[in-house]
Amino acid sequence: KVLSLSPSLSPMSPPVILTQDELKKVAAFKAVEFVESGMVLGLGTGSTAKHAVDRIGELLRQGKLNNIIGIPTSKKTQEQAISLGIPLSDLDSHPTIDLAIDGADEVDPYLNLVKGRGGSLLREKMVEGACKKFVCIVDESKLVKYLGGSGLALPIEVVPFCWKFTASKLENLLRDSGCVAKLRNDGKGEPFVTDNGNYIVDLYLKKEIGDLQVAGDAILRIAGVVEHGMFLDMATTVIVAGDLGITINNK
Ligand code: ABF
Repeated sequence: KVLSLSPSLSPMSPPVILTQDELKKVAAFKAVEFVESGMVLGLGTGSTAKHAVDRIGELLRQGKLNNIIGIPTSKKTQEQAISLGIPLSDLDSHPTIDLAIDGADEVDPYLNLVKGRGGSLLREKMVEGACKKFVCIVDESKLVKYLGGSGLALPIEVVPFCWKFTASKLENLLRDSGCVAKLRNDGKGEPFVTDNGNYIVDLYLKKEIGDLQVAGDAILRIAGVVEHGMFLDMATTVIVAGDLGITINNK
């Protein structure tokens, strides 16, 4: 990857080669520039958000940030934040969050997101739905023309009880998009279990879903569905790190 971040680079300077993980880090560090002392912060999950949480921990340690309260979006992020000494709380005690920083699996041109391939979509949606500002951080590989357009999964969190029944309801609801539903496994032959004790059914779509809001509402009306991974009109800013530098896209 070639990233031209610094305007001070002369045309003769060698290009800066960044890996995908380094691009994620660039986006994460940029997002942390929005963090101010005294904020209640939603702490995202995934390999991109991990860089942001690390950076927040570093700034706290250096005394450059003070009085931060973190609200983690998964048990994994909770453990990371504790190891970094970031003070934590929850939505019960802090129902309004100043700023959340989190990654995504897909970003469409309207800043709608697919999330949940990391399995933490329910807590992410609860936390990010309670934010005044939600900064989403991605490398440019996450950009799609439409949600589902990467050909990868649209995750749905479901209760384990009769998950096949719920999966068939989902396939039937989205049949016009050629939907195929698969239970996510944990890589060891068992179902993947979320932090909330639920399963994930991954939907694979052959065609674009028409009205995302209508589809999302219909998915939530299926008994057995806990939450879906479409984050519609939730991101207030999306920071994209790519070959040509960083772009900051505001709603
Ligand atoms: C979380 O992590 C999720 O919502 C999304 O599924 C995933 C993105 O992962 P990564 O940052 O590792 O690409 O933000």
